[in-house]
Amino acid sequence: MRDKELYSIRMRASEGGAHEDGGKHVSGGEQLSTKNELIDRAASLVRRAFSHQRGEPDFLRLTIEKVSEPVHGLTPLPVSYTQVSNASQGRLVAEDLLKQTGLTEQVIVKAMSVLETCYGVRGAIIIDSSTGDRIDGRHDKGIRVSRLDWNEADYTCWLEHFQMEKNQRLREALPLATKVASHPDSVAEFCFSDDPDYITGYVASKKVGYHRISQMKERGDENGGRLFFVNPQCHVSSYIDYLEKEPILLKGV
Ligand code: WAQ
Ligand code: MG
Repeated sequence: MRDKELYSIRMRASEGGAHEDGGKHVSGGEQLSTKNELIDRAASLVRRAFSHQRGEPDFLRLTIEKVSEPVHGLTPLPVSYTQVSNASQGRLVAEDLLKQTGLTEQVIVKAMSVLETCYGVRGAIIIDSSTGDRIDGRHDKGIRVSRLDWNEADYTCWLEHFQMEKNQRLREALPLATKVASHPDSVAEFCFSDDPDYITGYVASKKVGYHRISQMKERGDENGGRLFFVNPQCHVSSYIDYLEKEPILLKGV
């Protein structure tokens, strides 16, 4: 069926030159689209980049590839939410959730200090869950989880079922967190946006689900990032291959 053919769309935009030439990461996006929606969705990613608060891009790369591999359906992680009154409370809630996934305080502290030195990396950072060390070797690139999205009709049903408001951030972060959590080597994920006006973050894992935390930083702060904690036995290059290449769609509740 031609309309079931999917295309991977990837966008990354930077200011002050291309990322590889030291430009500042402004915006990125990864989606799976039908051919019908391809042009509109690509245009909306370009629009996103050129109306972004992190800066005015002078470099944008748009990559469109037809997906020939089989697409796996995944059930979205359950979503929960903690309202906090400030960023330091948010950090404590995140730390507590990370401990529930089995990480020690020492590892969490180490990983958070790694993250602080990696603000500005355009992808995620892989952390050994037994040491807190960064193990991906991808420098400023990190790992961009790609080829992921919702089945459109299932997204609408999911919103209705849980009486959720539409939220583009959550729409994109939930497939990402679900894809990451469904790999057997993943232990936990921690994320908050690098966009200055988006302060909600989350911790995710098979065990704790997708747990949103209302405030992870001060409004106006351009720092943010993503950590993937993995088993020490993880074969990192196959793990990265899975995150970048395997097509997944979230399916209904
Ligand atoms: N793969 C891996 N890492 C990524 C990706 C990706 N596809 N997209 C973004 N990142 C990393 C990158 O280092 C960014 O600096 C960081 O994550 C934050 O990205 O429930 O908007 O797109 O309300 O700014 C989470 C809460 C919002 C959503 C996250 O992240 C909710 C967000 P942003
Ligand atoms: Mg961002």
